[in-house]
Amino acid sequence: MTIVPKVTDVRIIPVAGYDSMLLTLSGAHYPYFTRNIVIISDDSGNKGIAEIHGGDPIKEQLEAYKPFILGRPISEYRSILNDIKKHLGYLNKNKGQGIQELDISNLQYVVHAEAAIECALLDLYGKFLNLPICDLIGEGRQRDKVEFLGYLFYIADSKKTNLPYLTNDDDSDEWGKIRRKETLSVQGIVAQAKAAQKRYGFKCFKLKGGVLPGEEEMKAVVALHEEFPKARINLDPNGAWSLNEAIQLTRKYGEALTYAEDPCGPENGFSGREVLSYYKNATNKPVATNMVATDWKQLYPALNMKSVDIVLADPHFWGIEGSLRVASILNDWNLTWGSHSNNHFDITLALYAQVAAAAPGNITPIDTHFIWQDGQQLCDNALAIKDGYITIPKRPGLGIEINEEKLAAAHELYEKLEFHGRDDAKAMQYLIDDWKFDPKKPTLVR
Ligand code: GKR
Ligand code: MG
Repeated sequence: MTIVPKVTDVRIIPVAGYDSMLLTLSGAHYPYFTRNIVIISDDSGNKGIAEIHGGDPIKEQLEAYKPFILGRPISEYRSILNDIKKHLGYLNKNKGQGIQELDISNLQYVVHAEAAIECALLDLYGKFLNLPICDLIGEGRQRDKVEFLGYLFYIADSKKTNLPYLTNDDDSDEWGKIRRKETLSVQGIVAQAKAAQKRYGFKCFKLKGGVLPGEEEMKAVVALHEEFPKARINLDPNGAWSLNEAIQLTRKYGEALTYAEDPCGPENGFSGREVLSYYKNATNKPVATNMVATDWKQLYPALNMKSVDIVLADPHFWGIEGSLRVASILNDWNLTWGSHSNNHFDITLALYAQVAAAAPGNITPIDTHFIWQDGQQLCDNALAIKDGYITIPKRPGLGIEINEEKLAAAHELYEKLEFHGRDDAKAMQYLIDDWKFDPKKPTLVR
């Protein structure tokens, strides 16, 4: 008789990595980003790993889960998750606003920390059964390779700060160099896309907007479309535009735009879901979101009002099985599934690939910030994006193994930081005195 391994140890290791001075509606990314890594060991000697958003509240939540996991057979992973939910509930204490206005301090309420426990246990269970995670979850494997999009950002001049941003960390190719340099022009964005395409082979692109006046950002979309006429191109101003502006810009430049991601958000007493449905009526443009449908309660009105066509159901917001339940519903209703991302290491990249490989239907290429972090891998056998795709490895579980030395170095970096959360206003204030987040004003429009 085969004996199912039992959990012997649960470790929560906060880590940090380096980032570029990427601009969004929330401000500027700091030179560091933080994440929490979970490592669950079992008595067969396997380690199950997971990565989730950083910050002390999420770390504390993960620590509180330990008694529900220790000593349990790994095959009980569903009961373990149920027990955690029953006894501790979600970290989610938000009042329903979520990230409808990309107030980045609300991100901690949208992230469900127990998704990391689900991932680490599935990694162990996959190793026990000798199966990749995508064969175990949802409706099972739907594809052997997963398409990712090239996630482009405007970048501020980090030399205008005295913060320790990386500058010459990678001169192996154009992408390595360009990803650390100021980029605020249309030509700069096209050059960024070309460099990313050369290294990773992307066939689709997303430009993070909410930085310059909408007209400028749409000109960048038009230029991207001219350079890559076959690519699906998407712009995401995180709801910064008014409904009227979003409609005008789409009517003027919309041909270049395959779909719009959160082009407008809450205004004049209307919720983001209501405003997006007006936008769709006026433009007929497909809409993607990671802001107005981040949980089941929000999904119902969003689909009911036909506010969105593409739901970027990040497994860290919905849980792994939750995200795949969303994928099944969207597929049944001829809508589209995708995943949102924040800065992350290679463990999240592997998770996105496994979940997307199991998502039924015609899914949209997956978001990833990893190209901005590439070179800082924490694992051996890390998965790589080639020709725009990640091929699911034959190895079981996530298909990667933690490298303890690299993990220790990322933890050491974290320990040196005074601040563990995310505050994009801080770096921004080096560029504009007293800069404050305003959900309706692009970052550099002050
Ligand atoms: O990395 O700052 C960022 C992004 O703007 C992120 O916070 C968003 O949540 O990528 C996300 C998005 O698609 O809205
Ligand atoms: Mg978005």
